[in-house]
Amino acid sequence: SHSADADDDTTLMAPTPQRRQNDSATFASEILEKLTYAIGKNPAAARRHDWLEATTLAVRDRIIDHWLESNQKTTESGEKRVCYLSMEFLIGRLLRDAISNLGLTQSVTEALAVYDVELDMIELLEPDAALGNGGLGRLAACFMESMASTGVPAFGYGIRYVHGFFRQEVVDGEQVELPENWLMHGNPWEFERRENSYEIGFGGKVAAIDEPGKPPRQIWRPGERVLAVAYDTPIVGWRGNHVNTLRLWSAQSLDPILLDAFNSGDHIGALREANKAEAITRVLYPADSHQAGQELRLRQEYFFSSASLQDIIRRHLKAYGTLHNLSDKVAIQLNDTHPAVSVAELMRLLIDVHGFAWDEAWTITQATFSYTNHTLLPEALETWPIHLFERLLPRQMQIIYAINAQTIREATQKGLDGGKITAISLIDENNGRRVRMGQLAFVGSHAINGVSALHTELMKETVFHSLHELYPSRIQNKTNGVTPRRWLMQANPGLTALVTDAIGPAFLDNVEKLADLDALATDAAFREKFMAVKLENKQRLAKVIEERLAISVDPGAMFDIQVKRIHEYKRQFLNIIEAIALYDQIRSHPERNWQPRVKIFGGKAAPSYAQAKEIIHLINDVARVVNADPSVQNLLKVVFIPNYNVSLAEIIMPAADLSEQISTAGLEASGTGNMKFALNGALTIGTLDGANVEMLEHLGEENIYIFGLTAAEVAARRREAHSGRSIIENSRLLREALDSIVKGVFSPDGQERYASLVSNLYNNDWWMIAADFEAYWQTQRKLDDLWQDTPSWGEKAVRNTARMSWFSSDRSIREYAKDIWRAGPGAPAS
Ligand code: CBF
Repeated sequence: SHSADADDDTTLMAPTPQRRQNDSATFASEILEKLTYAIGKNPAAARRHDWLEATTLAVRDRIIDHWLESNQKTTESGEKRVCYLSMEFLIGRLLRDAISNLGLTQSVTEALAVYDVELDMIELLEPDAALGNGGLGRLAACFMESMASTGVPAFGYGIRYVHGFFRQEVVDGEQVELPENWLMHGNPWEFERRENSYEIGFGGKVAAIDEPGKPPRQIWRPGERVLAVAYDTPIVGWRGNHVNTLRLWSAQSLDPILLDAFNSGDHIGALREANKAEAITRVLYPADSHQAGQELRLRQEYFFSSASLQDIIRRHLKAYGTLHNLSDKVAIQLNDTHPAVSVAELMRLLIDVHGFAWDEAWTITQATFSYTNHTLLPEALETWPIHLFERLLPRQMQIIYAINAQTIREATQKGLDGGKITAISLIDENNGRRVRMGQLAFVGSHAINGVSALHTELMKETVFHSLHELYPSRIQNKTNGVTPRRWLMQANPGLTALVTDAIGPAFLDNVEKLADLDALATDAAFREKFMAVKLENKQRLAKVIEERLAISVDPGAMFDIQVKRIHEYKRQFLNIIEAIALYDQIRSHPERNWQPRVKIFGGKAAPSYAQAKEIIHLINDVARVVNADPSVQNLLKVVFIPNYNVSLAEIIMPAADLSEQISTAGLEASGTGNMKFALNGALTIGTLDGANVEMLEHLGEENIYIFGLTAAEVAARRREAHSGRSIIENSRLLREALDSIVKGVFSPDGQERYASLVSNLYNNDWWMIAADFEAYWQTQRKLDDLWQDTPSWGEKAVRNTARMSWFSSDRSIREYAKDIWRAGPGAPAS
């Protein structure tokens, strides 16, 4: 029989929870009770935040009922659990997600109406939990929701950052970063679990211990220790059938204050240790697809990896009394290389703490871990200077050397030569000796996956070429997905109602049923309703733009949107150059049949990424000039919406006519914004990159607008030392657009501002902006033509929604569960 630990014990000791009534009258009285007894106010004194908190607490009670049941069931059945280790979880708001997944929208709305409070209004007060940068963090959030919805028992493990992703303001056209403070009003979703705290060591020494009759062992005596304290948030799946736990770690000092120092008058020094410890979980590094590099980052990575592994081991030992069967009961997914140090840490815990011999420890480690790679960008592949690693984690460094020796031995035995051995090695000898975290994650895992078909193939050919040769069956593909609950049902209630009306509610439980919509794409009446919903969503976005930026945009114009992190490879620069060329053309040829467009941008640049910040500046400079020019008034507007985040995305995705997915081919691992847009009926203009390739297969080539160089062509041009000069000289459109930038048409106050951005295109064109410009321009003009043909546009829009169901994260999760984790419903009993 299985026993359970503290977090599960509560469930075993509790009687089976009673099912609460979900009618609006019950809710109304429960909300009042929370307001009175948890918050200490009566309705007359309650502010909007108090109503939000009271409602959250009432909804949370229902989740807890399901949560206890889910934990009890998993513990009793001994089912395998997935532990998803991720440095980032970009969850956004949770109230609407919870209410909608529990089917409580109507009851809660009516209950609040009793007190004259609108659910829609208080929902907006909930801060976004922005514990992530972009695609990788949002994927982790979609996966948590999908694991709960598909009944895969799971823990998400990450960091409880006090300050999440920074708040972006635009001042005089430039990005300004401000601290984000999501915990300001407390966090009613989380439960502090002091009983689940672990000591995490750093630094110090490794001692060899030789006890008579026992093999010699190494023991790590850290020089510094901090405490990792667990905070749990329940993640509820569709219809509340299963609830999983997101366990985030917070760092605390073992000695909250150095009393001796305090008593001798050193009041600041007395808190130094506490501040140093707490700094570990204070701020999210705002680097996306870019090495963060500093010591604090490595501390964060080790801190949450070690805490999570200690937690997993404690739970397992309590249930089974042995770690020999760990991999039968636990699958640990490494979300990118950020938790890759876990490979060395689990080896340390098994060998040094639990007395395992190396070989068995290695077998368990490999069978337990799997690793997802999210990028091929060299600047994002994590490596750490050996001296730093050795100083902070001396025992783990020894273990990494031993893993490396073993891997190289194996490679040599299999006949791999010098160059390949260098590529496989966990130690990079060329750049001042560094530990390569990608190699460590790879060799320590039984499965390695890329996040789209193209990305996975490129992984085999490039970064992991030699490791793939050594272990040819380890790499597999798992194309990303997005949760249709948040990205269709909650974000687009109008479309959800229309689809339910048209094909029935079955798609709510089985998103593949959306395919039934395909037959309605040629039904004029349905198409009109579909486009009427789109118009309402555009009106909603237009209102946000008016309120935030005082720019009025016409909801009847084509909404052409690019929202994502600002990065050179994502090519917002190409998009804004096209806008400039269009602006020139509209003014030079007013007689032509131009179609009205609103070009909308949003996204944050890493604070230290100068070029990305210049691109934001340029977009805002262009917007100022274009929007003030009466000669293009109704035909072109350019908008940069500041502080793009999950909540804004929920308004933006349903409002797009055209989705820009225009990365340099071979560089966007997958993309997930591309999926959210298309699911909501936007057409895509995109390159053959990431998951666009599979979208093309599922949508059919007539329903997606693909242009530009392929990944192979980009690689070939880079080998030939391509530059943009001759292309620019031969393209009047492009040349004139670039000239206008350089001459300061958009930056009269700073003529030199964009000189280097533009000269890079002439001299190098690394991101193939000049190379792809003409094809991009022509494809945009085809889309102008299509826009005039309303029935054809509408037909394609409907087909996009109908054919995107494969890109549900439920499908991704089922594939992971079956091929990698061997967990979840239908998994073989272990
Ligand atoms: O796989 C999820 C996403 O991850 C990234 O954001 C990343 O951080 N490496 C990639 O850039 C995206 O292509 C990918 O969709």
